[in-house]
Amino acid sequence: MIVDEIKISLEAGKGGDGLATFDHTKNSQGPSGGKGGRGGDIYFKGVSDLTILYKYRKKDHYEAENGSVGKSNKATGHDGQDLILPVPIGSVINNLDTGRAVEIIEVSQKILAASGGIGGRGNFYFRSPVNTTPTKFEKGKPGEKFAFFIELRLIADIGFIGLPNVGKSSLLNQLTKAQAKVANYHFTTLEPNLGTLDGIILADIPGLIEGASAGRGLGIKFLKHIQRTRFLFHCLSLESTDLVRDYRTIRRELSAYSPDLAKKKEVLVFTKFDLIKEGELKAKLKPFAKKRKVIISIRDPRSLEKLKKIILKLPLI
Ligand SMILES: Nc1nc2c(ncn2[C@@H]2O[C@H](COP(=O)(O)OP(=O)(O)OP(=O)(O)O)[C@@H](O)[C@H]2O)c(=O)[nH]1
Ligand SMILES: [Mg+2]
Repeated sequence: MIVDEIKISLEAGKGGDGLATFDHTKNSQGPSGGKGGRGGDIYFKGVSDLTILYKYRKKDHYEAENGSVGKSNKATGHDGQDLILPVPIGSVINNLDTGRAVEIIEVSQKILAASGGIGGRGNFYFRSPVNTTPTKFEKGKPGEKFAFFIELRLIADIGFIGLPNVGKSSLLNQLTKAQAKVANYHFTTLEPNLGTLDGIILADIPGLIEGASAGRGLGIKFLKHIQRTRFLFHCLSLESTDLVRDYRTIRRELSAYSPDLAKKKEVLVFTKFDLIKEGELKAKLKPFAKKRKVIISIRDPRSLEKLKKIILKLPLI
């Protein structure tokens, strides 16, 4: 299930209190309480898993770890651990308290959501010629607290669709930093994956099959999300012995699901050309003479460069 809006509240870690203590050893006498550790920060981090917001549906408050209290011997307490919250790329993060909004556009992009509080000073820091035995120490500062509204702006600019096993995930991995699972069987991909190419969001959609529009296979829930992409890159494996049938199967499902979906601009991506003999290509492509298309193999970097160029030239705005 894809959740595309959430509201959560965050509280960064509180700084640890300073310590008030005295050394009574032969070598060291006097105040020796150290500073408290820093409270943990909270970050949002971009990931390629489009469904990750689902994780937040049950819990809507998150806290980072507090810093620990200062130690004797002037030692500083441990810093609280940072908390990193994954969100899908394409998420717009709205801070409801400050009114600021930031978009996460890259996998691994990290933004600071709430800063941890600094630790308080221990009594060692309050010693002076007039007070050699201070008992004073500071409390740690509280961490920042904010409420956030996070929404997925649009699922993707481009959706890679097609029958199972045609190489959609492989393609996403080649074009972007995504690390979608790839394997030589049907329905390797169970949930859409996202990646970005120069800020353009690409989505690898699980394989569609005949009957998808009526709920067969992983079907219908992904057709809904394809509806939110601007271009369809329809992937067809050149290994197939009946490309026209493959093509029509997917087109039928798109039309059956929604006429709008069927009207979307489409680019045909013929995959795995390394697996066929050179002479076969012409005959295989003949029925698609009038269609906008590109022929690729993940084993041929030049073909991938060509595909990248096509993507970067699409009128996406
Ligand atoms: N020889 C060759 N194999 C490829 C190419 N592209 C993908 N493959 C292989 O085809 C198989 C399927 O690739 P995936 O990327 O998992 O296919 P998919 O379309 O995402 O499959 P589903 O997630 O099941 O719909 C894997 O074994 C890939 O290594 C290619 O250009 N050439
Ligand atoms: Mg896949």
